Amino acid sequence: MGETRSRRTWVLPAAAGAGAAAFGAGLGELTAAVIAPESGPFVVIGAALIGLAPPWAKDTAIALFGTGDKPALLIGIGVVLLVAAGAAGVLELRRPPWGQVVLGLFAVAGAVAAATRANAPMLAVAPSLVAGVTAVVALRVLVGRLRRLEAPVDARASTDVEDGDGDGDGDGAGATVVTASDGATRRGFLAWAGGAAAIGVLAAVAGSALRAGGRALSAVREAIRLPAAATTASVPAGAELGIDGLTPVITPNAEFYRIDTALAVPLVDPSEWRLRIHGLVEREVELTWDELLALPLDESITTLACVSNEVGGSLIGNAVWLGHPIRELLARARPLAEADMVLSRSVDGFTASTPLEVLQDDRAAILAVGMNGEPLPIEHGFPVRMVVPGLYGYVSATKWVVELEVTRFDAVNAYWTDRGWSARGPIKLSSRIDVPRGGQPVDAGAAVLAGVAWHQHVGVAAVEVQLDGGEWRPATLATAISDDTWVQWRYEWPDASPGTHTARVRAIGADGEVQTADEQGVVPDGATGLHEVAFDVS
Ligand SMILES: Nc1nc2c(c(=O)[nH]1)N[C@H]1C(S)=C(S)[C@@H](COP(=O)(O)O)O[C@H]1N2
Ligand SMILES: [Mo]
Repeated sequence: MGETRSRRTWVLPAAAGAGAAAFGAGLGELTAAVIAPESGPFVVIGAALIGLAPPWAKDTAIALFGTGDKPALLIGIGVVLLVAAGAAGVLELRRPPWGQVVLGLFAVAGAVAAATRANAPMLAVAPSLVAGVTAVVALRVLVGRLRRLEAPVDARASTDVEDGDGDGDGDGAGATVVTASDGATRRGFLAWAGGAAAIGVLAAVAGSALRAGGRALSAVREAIRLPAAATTASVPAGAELGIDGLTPVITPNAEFYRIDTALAVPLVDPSEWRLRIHGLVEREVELTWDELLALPLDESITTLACVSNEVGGSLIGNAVWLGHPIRELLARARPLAEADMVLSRSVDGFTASTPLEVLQDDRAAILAVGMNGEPLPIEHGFPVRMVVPGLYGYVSATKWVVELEVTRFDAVNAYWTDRGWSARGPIKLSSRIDVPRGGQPVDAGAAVLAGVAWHQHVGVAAVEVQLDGGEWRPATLATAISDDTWVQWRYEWPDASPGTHTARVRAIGADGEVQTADEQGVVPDGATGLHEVAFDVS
């Protein structure tokens, strides 16, 4: 019986620790696959270890495992984690909360490794944090169960002191009371720990399936050669002022803001993509990817903005889009006279309500397939999205679009309309100071202020700058690409004097509208107010 008793003292808590760690690690890997593919806890810790390892260790690993050195490293990390987690389980039972601390430290190591990688996205720490929190919770639950299970044994252990063998560890007479029902509870507990581990493994498997799907679609996307544009668009000379720190007039895809409700980026294979135009139409229209690519595709440059962009915020970007006019497709479907809205629907259920007339006038409202010379990036709506000049994204820029329902504003609400936002969302006249950034030190003497201004589909006539609450003075506008894009501006301040200063900017629309100083929040239809920065001149 002695052997049984001592096995029992570490096997169950070790199983609790290992089960909890597998549970957390699996959920962490799944989280990574969904929201931060480069930041899986195992991979980031492995990468950090590779970075930290001395050259001889790397050489030894390569000599031992060859090209299998990386899988070997990941397996090694897994083994170390399991052993440490087993120890953490024992520790948690005897010296709480030290077991939780051990598991927590692994998660912190993962988070630090993820966050300190080059170009780490903001969400990089999330997978490790999810892993840590869920592992700790699982450990507490499992060890809690174990404690209730062990309670009678502890009671016996106290009688063990008088059991005559003198070692007081309960392996004497008292422990011989291991009954069938103890065996059953023991098996029951192991089922709990095993169940936690199994959930972890399933989550990791699901995560890797998701990643494989993403990789396969990336390969499909990279193999696509988009047809040449029937009409091209170009950036006129003089649109780019080339000032250090000023947002470039075309936003590179990798820096384009991303906003959507998709937890996992929808993966839509172009060969399976269909667009259905239906509702209040004389004739339903269906379109495949090949049919869309066979239509004339036009380039257009349009500045997309999010209604959630605060004054001075960065949820705005400008790109060269390639696509086919929605107007043409609607003409085929022939909307009925009573229709006044198109509800576009994404494959993931997101919907946007766009006024029908906006999709029928002469603006470049398109079904876009290209962005800055590439197929749409997957997170920006691959294979097909809408782009509509003049309207905030939430009422126009449906990504992964698969359906256009011609309908009425009084018949149906779009996704955000049901959540307190306005059914219609024209982009508001606004402007931003990029140079200097708030708090950025500025040299005394001749200084340059610069930024961007926009009033999509109306145009910007002028930009004015106000220093320290003084007169509004005209800035110089760069050449605008078109009324549908933002325009850069610059303001020269010949004699910036030492001290703290503030600058404000306002734009004046081509329609005479002056950007208001009245502050309004982003809900329900976009923020208003003036962007102001404070900076020190020395
Ligand atoms: N399918 C889908 N499309 C969507 C959204 C969404 O949540 N789901 N968000 C919209 C919003 S609010 C904005 S601002 C733009 C952002 O487009 P981007 O991520 O390419 O910058 O996409 C729009 N299209
Ligand atoms: Mo948005």
